[in-house]
Amino acid sequence: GLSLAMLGLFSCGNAGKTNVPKGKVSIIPMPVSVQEKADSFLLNKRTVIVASNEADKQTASLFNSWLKELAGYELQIAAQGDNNAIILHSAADSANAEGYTLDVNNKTVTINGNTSAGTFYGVQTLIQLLPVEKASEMYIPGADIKDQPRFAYRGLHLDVCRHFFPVDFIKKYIDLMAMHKFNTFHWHLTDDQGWRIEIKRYPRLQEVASKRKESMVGHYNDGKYDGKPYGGFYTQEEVKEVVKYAAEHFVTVIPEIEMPGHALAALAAYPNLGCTGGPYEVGTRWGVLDDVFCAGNDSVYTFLEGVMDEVLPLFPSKYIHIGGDECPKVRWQKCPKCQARIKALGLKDEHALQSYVIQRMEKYLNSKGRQIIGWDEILEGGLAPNATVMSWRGMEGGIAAAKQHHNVIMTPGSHVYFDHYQSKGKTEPLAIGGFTPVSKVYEFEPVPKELTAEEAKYIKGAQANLWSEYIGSTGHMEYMVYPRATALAEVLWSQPEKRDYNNFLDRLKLHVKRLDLKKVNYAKHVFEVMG
Ligand code: TNX
Repeated sequence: GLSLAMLGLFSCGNAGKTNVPKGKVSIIPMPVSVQEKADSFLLNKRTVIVASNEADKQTASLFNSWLKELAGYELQIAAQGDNNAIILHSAADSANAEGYTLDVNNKTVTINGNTSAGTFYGVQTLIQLLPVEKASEMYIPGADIKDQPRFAYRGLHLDVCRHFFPVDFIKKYIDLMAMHKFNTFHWHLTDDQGWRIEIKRYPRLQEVASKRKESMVGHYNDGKYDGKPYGGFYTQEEVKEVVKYAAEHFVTVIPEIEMPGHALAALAAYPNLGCTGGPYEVGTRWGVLDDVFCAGNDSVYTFLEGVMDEVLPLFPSKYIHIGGDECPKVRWQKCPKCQARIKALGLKDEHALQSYVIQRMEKYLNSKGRQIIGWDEILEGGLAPNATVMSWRGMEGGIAAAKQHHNVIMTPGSHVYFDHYQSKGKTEPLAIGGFTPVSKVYEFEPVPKELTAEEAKYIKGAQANLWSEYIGSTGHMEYMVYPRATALAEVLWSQPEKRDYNNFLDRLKLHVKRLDLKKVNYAKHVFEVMG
């Protein structure tokens, strides 16, 4: 029959265009419940967005930037309206802050967020109810949606040390994360091959540690170098810009400052921080390197605290990632200062010394009101009392931590290392190894069966890691991330009983057109192997 929306269409003088497609409800990640209705809302130039608080107005303007691409215009943001209106309303229900309801009928689109975060996610869902073809007006299919995330921590990581990625790309990365309802960006800022965050009191981190003389090309074992100097770092102003941008997209940025391993770039700048005193050079090969921060030297702690004193004001996140992975102990074994410290503290061995480093830094960060996250090696030699464990060598570290009642983020290499190959195609660009196709990501279950219901509560969520040894350009990075991150988004947000791979693939076919609108270089050929 003739709907009110169609009457609306006639009334705005566009009687010629009656065959605007109604559109189909195809949302990723799948909401908790979706009820389709017969009616639909016609969005046109005269539609207004009703928003009353600052966060919702900001969200409204993000909706407008999507619409600008799609329809060529933006909607007016108004204080009220109950006809031809998209109404945003945010409550203050912090118990389930990211939940929302979305109702589309002939007169209005209403999003009720439990908080502004929920409203933001409701708007992300609304964007997915819009058509993907450019049009000046469009029907939004009638629907009644209730939604909330399964996990509180939904993360993507990015290694900007092995290869550097510019601020514009980081913003696009965050944009795409938000579109998939990810809420945490783990920014891996320091490593052997480069220190990438400006620390004003240590200028040699910029002058020396941010640059390397050449990079490896080809495979890990080939030992071929390109002979070209390589470098880059983010100024503190740029970091602030990224953190602000992320906050507008309800993404928390967690910085990672690696210790005591993966520290060669810092040692090249300040050789007194290593056990041998150097000289050191910023790393040019990948892997696990022997020279690490000297755990017996007090100036190391002064340095790390000094770094944190500049890092903390830049990042309002509750969590700071302190690394803790892959720290060889060979230097400490031969270092008189490290051995003296082991003796003085009555420690068992070098693993206990590593644990001492982490616990000492935890105390410092706790005293500033922050919590630490570390890779699962921080379990060795005893977990720092309040630490969250990021389980990367499989799920075992996470299981052990949950059993000790510590929070856990699951990032197992088996399912969420997006530096791995994603298809067996012959044209696949060189990758570190592994095989993690979209289907495998989609099968990932972050909560191990081994845990009791009580222990399972410590699994706060999961994250995909993007180590960039073999990923040297922005286009290549997008290719590695999407559509695998799209699959992970559903794992993290949607209820497990809603998971259906074939149904996901159906929705993905439409979803990639949204990625096209965002000019994302996702891996297209994986469709051929996905079936
Ligand atoms: C291990 S995962 C690392 C990284 C490498 C990665 C390559 C982790 C905590 N450490 O330093 O980039 O393997 O996949």
